[in-house]
Parts: sequence; C-alpha cells; structure tokens
Amino acid sequence: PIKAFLFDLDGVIVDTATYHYQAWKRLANELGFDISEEFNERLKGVSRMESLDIILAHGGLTVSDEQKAELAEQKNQWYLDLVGRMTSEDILPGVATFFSQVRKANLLTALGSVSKNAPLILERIGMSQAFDAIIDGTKISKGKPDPEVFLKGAAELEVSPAECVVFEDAVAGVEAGKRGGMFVVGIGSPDVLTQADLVAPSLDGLTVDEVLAATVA
Ligand code: B16
Ligand code: MG
Repeated sequence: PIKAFLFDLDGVIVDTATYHYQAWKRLANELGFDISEEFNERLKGVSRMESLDIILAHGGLTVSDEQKAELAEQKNQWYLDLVGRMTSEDILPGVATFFSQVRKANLLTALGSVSKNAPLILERIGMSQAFDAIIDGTKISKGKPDPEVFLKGAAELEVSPAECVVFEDAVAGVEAGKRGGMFVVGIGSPDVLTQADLVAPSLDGLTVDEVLAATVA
C-alpha cells in the first residue's frame, strides 16, 4: 500500500521555473546570446551547475571553472532577488486543498527538490512545516534524472520506494521517480511527461483518492 507522497517543489508547489528562466536569460544575454522558453524546459529539475553547462554549450562558450562558479553565483543572486519577494500567495492553486486531503489520509510527505534554495522558498511561502522530510540540493550529490533525491526522501520517511508516489512536472524528475521504482504522477502535459504513470495538469482538482486508485489499477 502507498504510505508516502513525495513532492517536487518547482512546478508542483510553486512556479519558480519562471524566476530561474528570467535569471538564466539575463545571464545568457550578458554573455551575448539568448535562451527561449522552450529551451528552458531542459533546465527543469537539473542542478544549477548542470544547467549552466547546458546554457554555455547552447551559446557555444567555453569558460574556466572559476568563471563558471562566478556565473552561477551571479545567476543565483538574480534568482534570489525574485524569490525574496515570494509569499504564500505564490503557492500554486490546489496545493492547500490537496495537502489537507493528504493529511486526512494519514500519508507521509517529503519534499524532493534538487534546489539548494528549497528551504528558503518553503520559508517564504510558509510551508516549512508541511513536510515530514525535506530533501534539497544540499543533501544530494546527483540531480534528477538520478533517483537519489527521491530515494533519500523514502529512506528518511522509512518507507520503501514501492510505497511512494512522486509528483513531478519535469521530464528529468519523472524519470528520476521511475528509476527509483516509484509510481509517478506527472504534473503537466501527457505529451511531454510520457514516462509518468498518471498525468494531471496541476494539483488543482486532483484528489488523493484518484491518485491512490490509480496506483492499484
Ligand atoms: P538552485 P526542483 C530545480 O528545482 C529546478 O527545477 C531547476 O531548474 C534548478 O536549476 C534546480 O532546482 C537547482 O536550483 O539553483 O536553486 O539550487 O524542480 O528539483 O524543485
Ligand atoms: Mg520541478
């Protein structure tokens, strides 16, 4: 039986992807090229340094490790300026209702985010106490699609992967959940999240019963 729900942060609980995009775009522009919203899809669920590598390759640039560290730091500063303005108003529609159903069903919860800024974001939106376990970018060595972030979440909750459902909006994140041996609910489009076991456009309108029923179907 399912005992725990593991949630991605960016794209499931809040829409920080738009802030990541704005900050990366600004960096790319300063380096003399541009990135599109479509290109940004590739950066979802991918760690900060790996994202920078993808962007630099896209712009055809090679830089030293020191410069890379500086560029990542610059992007993060711009990103934090945007995150600093977040409030509970930025929690995505349906999240509060879904979480109250999760609590009523006595399911455990974990956050599975590769973002090093995840604790700060949870604090900004008033959800620091909403999870039984928080796995963020400071606790892992491999980003999604590696399953490490979700396997650590399951381990901290003391449940097995087969007892977990992952909620993910990114292609890399859905793959991470599947590679971890978990049931994955894709949040977004079925055309994009082809590996997901179930897909919903958002948590808004989705019910815990519907998810649990799908895991036994
Ligand atoms: P940071 P998630 C991920 O969060 C984002 O989707 C990804 O775009 C970002 O590069 C990554 O966090 C690292 O974030 O720079 O804040 O450490 O989807 O795993 O919640
Ligand atoms: Mg995400």
